[in-house]
Amino acid sequence: MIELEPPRERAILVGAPPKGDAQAVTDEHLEELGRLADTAGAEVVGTTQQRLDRPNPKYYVGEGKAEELRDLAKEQDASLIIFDELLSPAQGRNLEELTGTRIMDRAELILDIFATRARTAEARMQVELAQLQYMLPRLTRMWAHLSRVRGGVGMRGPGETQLETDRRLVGHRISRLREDLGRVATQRATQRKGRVGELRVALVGYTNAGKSSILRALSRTEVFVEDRLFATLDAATRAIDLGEGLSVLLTDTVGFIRKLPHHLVASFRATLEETTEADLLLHVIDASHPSWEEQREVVEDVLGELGLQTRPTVLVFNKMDRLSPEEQEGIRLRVTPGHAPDVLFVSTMEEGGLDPLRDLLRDRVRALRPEVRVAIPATEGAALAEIYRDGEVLEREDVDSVVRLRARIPDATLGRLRSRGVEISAPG
Ligand SMILES: Nc1nc2c(ncn2[C@@H]2O[C@H](COP(=O)(O)OP(=O)(O)OP(=O)(O)O)[C@@H](O)[C@H]2O)c(=O)[nH]1
Ligand SMILES: [Mg+2]
Repeated sequence: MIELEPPRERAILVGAPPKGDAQAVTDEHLEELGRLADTAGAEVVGTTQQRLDRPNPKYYVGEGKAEELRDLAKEQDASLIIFDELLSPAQGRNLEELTGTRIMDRAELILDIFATRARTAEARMQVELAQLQYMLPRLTRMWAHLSRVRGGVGMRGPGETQLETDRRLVGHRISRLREDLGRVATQRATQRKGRVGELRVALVGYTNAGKSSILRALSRTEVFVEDRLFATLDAATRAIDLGEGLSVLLTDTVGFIRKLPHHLVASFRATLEETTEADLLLHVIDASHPSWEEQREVVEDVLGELGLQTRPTVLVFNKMDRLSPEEQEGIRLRVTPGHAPDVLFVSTMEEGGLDPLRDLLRDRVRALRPEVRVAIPATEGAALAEIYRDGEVLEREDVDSVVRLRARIPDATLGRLRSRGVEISAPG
């Protein structure tokens, strides 16, 4: 039997960048919008740009450009026009009226992708919340769109009352989702144990930088990786064995992107909680991407929104295999000064390409749980138990009812042991 693919929406992309932006940059932004449209299941049938320093309040672009868009949509039989810029509710409504075509902006497109790809119940709730918040000020337009779809010529839009009812319903649903999400987050916080002194590390970065590939390579487990934007929507945590009895908990998170809708960042705060509780962030950067510098700034901005700007962070330049030796040298020279030792150059595609990252993680774990020698009277059962629970015993010798240990013990535990009068000395 022949499986018929559902017809793809035919979309026109519109960019309205500031006059000062370089052409290469604005082209790259539209290309990224095209990848987003593709992920959402639309086919790009036309692209257009207008440079603007100040958006036009009515149509965002100028009136002439808006009319041009209407004609282009007709000519290309497009069912969708997607703006790279965030449109106000009024601009979206005016553009739909003028062009007779459904208008979306980047934020709505991203929300749409998240809605179709979210898998866990929590991710679905978070996306729904963000979508409703986006929709609320735009209900009139959405209604106008619906009544047009229903097709009655001259059919009146919904009366004020209907609109008011809908606003109220959406408002109720939003509060309900907020409550439910709060509950899920609390549950997760209590489930999340993690041992004292275990280093918690989170991968953050621009979408498609290679975060999941790094988690997959380090954990040697199956992790979903795809050459698509937003391959990962749910946080996943794995224990990583670094050898020599050292390990970390590594969390993979949803990627960030330029102009990530504000609501979405807010609703994903709970999922990103694993990140907000991490001791160390690995900011993964696609070194082979022409706009990696801009992507890095975008990620730093989102981290700022999440209140993470001062969290210890290591810059991990990934995909180094895609650069020529000269380009590799160039990037090292440019980035290392000022960032050493918190910058690494890696590849998930090359044998040993992640060794620098493993080494760094091992060093950080060691620093968190320094190796010490301890002598405890065998009668101090509680102190011994504490060491076995929080630390890692490397050697043990029982002589004359004194237990001598060589162990790696977290600082916090060491403090408690000292105050109980346990004798602690440096190894050697
Ligand atoms: N050449 C090369 N490709 C890589 C490397 N690491 C990852 N990739 C590719 O980059 C693409 C994206 O990788 P992912 O690991 O899914 O990226 P991600 O950061 O998790 O992306 P999102 O989940 O969408 O945020 C995939 O096609 C990977 O195979 C690398 O070191 N070198
Ligand atoms: Mg991923």
